[in-house]
Amino acid sequence: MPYTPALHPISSGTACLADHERQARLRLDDSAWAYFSGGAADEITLRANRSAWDALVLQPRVLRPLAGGHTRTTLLGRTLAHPILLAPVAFQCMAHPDGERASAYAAAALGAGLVLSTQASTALETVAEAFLGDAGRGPLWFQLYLQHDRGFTRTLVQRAEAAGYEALVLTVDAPTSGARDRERRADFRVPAGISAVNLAGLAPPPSVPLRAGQSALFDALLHHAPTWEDVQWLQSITRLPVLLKGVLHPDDARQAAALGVAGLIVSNHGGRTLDTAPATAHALPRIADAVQGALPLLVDGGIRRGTDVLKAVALGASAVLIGRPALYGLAHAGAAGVAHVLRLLRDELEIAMALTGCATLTHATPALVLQG
Ligand code: FNR
Ligand code: LAC
Repeated sequence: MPYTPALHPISSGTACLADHERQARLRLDDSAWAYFSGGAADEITLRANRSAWDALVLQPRVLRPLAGGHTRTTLLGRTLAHPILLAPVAFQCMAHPDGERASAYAAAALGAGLVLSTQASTALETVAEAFLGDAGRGPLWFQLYLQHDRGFTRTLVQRAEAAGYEALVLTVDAPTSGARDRERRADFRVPAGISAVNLAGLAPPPSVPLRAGQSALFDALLHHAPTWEDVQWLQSITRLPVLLKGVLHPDDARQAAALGVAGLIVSNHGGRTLDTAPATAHALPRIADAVQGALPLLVDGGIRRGTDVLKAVALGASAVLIGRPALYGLAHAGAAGVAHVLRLLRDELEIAMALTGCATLTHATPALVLQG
């Protein structure tokens, strides 16, 4: 059945993404809030993601021709209306009953790309259906967590291909979760009725009896953690382009490029995995320098303003992803909230371009950004 989103009003006075965050806080319980908004350990990377974008100074140019300017960009052979995608975020039905379907509907309507999480709480086929019908839509990608059962993983990839997903995003920065203190303090559990439905039927990993002195992490869980060989395996079983998400080191970026990876998402998982990992605004220019345009770069983490998007493009990103802001829009007002978040960010990007003298994103080069 075609999806028609319930219409929820956006609270008056909502002018920017931070306003959506405040509205979301009023609607989410403490446990969901800890999961969605929290980061790992002392949340140093979570805060650094924001402060690093803030610390970059835009150096405007004046009196440049701006008529006919636009936010269009190209990515993996496609023209996008603007360079903003929704990042993969798990369990969106916890934020709003319409969950991932509402995000997909809003993203498609606003010309944004969508990356669906392996741990989505909605069937990947249902999300594709809500997204693919819109002619103005952006790209539809599937984020993959490699499962311990490689046969199950292969079937999941085949389902994504059959449903119309156009690329796979292999997340490589989370062989295990970070130390999620905030979640533990709030005793966070995924509520009954919400689950990673696309993983239904996956048998639990075979239990490895641990001997005295062995580690539950290194001697059990991490036996299934992906390696560079698995990247090649994934490339060999799919016709879709494979991107890696969670790369922060220039040498890893070079290695990925050498393997023919289709693109990289410079990310620290929104500060949720390794605390004290570099802010993405700092990692991005180093990676851009290392790969020299050999493959497209995307970036996420702390993007909250159109000026952040422009800075990311200036430092070498073809596009950006937003995680929590879309989730907050969803919690605030369902599909209308996500659409509003995307609209605000795109409008702010246009304003930032106009005020820096960039008629198009090709004018956004490293010279636009000063280290503050
Ligand atoms: C995530 N992220 C994530 N990444 C991924 O590859 N697979 C996933 O299932 C999830 N799930 C997830 C849940 C929640 C609640 C959050 C906040 C994040 C990370 C996400 O894709 C992205 O990298 C960050 O959210 C970007 O940072 P901002 O925009 O939230 O600051
Ligand atoms: C998270 C996992 C699902 O960040 O990636 O919560």
